[in-house]
Amino acid sequence: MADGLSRIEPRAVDDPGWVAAARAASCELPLRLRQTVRAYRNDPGADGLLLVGGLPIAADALPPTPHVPESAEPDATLPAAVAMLIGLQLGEIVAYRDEKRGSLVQNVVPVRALETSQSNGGSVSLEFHTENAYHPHRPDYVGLLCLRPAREGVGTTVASVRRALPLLSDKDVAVLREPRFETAAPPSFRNADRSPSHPVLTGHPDDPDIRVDFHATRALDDEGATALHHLGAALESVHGDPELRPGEMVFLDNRLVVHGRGAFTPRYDGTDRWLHRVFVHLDNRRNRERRTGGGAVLT
Ligand SMILES: O=C(O)CCC(=O)C(=O)O
Ligand SMILES: [Fe+2]
Repeated sequence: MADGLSRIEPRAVDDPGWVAAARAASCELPLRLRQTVRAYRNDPGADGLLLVGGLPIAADALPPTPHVPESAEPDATLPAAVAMLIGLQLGEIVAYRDEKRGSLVQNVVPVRALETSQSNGGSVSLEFHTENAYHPHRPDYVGLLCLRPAREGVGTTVASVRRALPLLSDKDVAVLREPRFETAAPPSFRNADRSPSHPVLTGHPDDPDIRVDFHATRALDDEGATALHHLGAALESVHGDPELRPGEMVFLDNRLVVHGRGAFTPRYDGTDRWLHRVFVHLDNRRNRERRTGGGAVLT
């Protein structure tokens, strides 16, 4: 299926006609995969993750890992088609105009100029964050497909608020539920500001959503700072690191799961770690005010 899709003209991931073909094709994914994706959408589980393995990425035919800034995959390659097919079965694939020029399939690769940055192009340890925590329309899910693993076996780290919540005091939870925090835009965004003040935890007290970036979110007062510190420790103590092998794709529920990455040492010689990333929204109407022309790219 992915091979057939990758041959559909104009073989361009960001072309609306090609995306429509990918959306239609995603309805013909194997039944067991569609059932699993559907069940995950209904309830993402305590860890908030869906791991799909054994995906065709033609590992032997992969070009060298790119290492340029703003790296994305514009061509309908086999791995790009795979990421789109599964992402489009989960929901709508979207991107952000100010990040990687709004490309739908993005490369998570180390970039020399970004080495020490808190961004997907960095190789220092990346702190736990909700993806695009500052943005009013954060992705509902983030999908990461592994094309080439890091030599050191370093990986994405994840921690779910469903696991961390029981470790927090009532006092901390109460503070985290108040709009006593603000979040700056990540460095991968070119023109963005900080958010209006917001709570870190929202929704049902027993099963809240989380919105935080431990690099970019700051508390507006001391109590908030203490609660944020305790939340960070709780998340740290429940974290996991799904070490992705080539052909494995993880989806994380961005309402429940924060993610980060361990430090690694890139060589910039074409053999470095390489993931494809897609962002998924569940509702194409809710974010319409931010999608110019009704396309897939949000301002
Ligand atoms: O490098 C990773 O595993 C994750 C980087 C990241 O936070 C992202 O791509 O959103
Ligand atoms: Fe991220």
